[in-house]
Amino acid sequence: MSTTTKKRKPDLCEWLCRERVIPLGHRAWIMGILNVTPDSFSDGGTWLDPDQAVAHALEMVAEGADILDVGGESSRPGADPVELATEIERVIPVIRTLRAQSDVFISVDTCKAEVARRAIDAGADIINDISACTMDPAMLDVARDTKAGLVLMHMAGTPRTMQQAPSYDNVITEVASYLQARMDVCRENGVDERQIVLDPGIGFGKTPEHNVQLLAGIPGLLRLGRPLLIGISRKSIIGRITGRPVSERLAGSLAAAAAAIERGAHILRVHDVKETCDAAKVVATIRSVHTPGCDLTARK
Ligand code: 8Y4
Repeated sequence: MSTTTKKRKPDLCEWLCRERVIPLGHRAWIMGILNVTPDSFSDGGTWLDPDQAVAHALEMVAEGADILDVGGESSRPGADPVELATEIERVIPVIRTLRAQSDVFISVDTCKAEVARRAIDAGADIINDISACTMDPAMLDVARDTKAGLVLMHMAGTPRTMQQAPSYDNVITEVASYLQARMDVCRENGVDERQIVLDPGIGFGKTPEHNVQLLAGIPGLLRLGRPLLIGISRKSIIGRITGRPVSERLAGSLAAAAAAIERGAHILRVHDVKETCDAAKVVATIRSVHTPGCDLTARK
């Protein structure tokens, strides 16, 4: 009878993003947040000037970002939807300029198929649709036709209504069922399963307890068979736990990132790229080590 501690099998998974295939699971990938909105309430800064937005993007690339998530519509609870033309005006010039200067993976944070199609034309690789293709079903056609990566996120309701009265019998199984159903719709519409990444949508129609359960429940969500993206950076759950305002949530966000990676999350969507990359490297190093003969429960 062996007392060898089993090495945890990394949850290896390939992600198809247009012509590139990302081998996920060796280390966590870092997605830097680039808000191109006048109300980037969590950044302290706004990047409405395209040149400033691109400068901030390149800084995040230098800090180790694998992906940049460019968004022109605020997903803030209670926020109003943004006009199509406004969203296009905000994100497309930034994506085009960024693509000319870097081969970093670019994702477009949008629920509108037209924005996604134009973003991909301008050089984006990934669609980050927090509505999981429910707000604009034509998103499925864009994903199928372009073979872009597609992040499907769980949200209860819409950004306007989602925090009204979040209620679940079992938040983990209900989020998993929803994501499975959206994956099924994708498959029925010709989207390649290898394009899909799943996201439980921390803070989107959930109480603090639900958010903690979802983070603790990452291993259960991994049973859906696709990579997981977690967005928790500076969110109100971190404020709830630490009592800190949004400007003082770095340490809490790093602890949450480390815990999510340890539980098997593949991609983290963050504001603080440099710090999260360091945290991810430390967790990956510890995760990679065998500890044979160190099963203390089996000692004589
Ligand atoms: C402080 C900081 C307070 C941030 C609130 C927030 C996710 C996402 C957002 C996510 C994916 C946000 C666009 C909300 N969150 N996309 N987008 N996953 N895939 N709020 O968790 O960052 S915006």
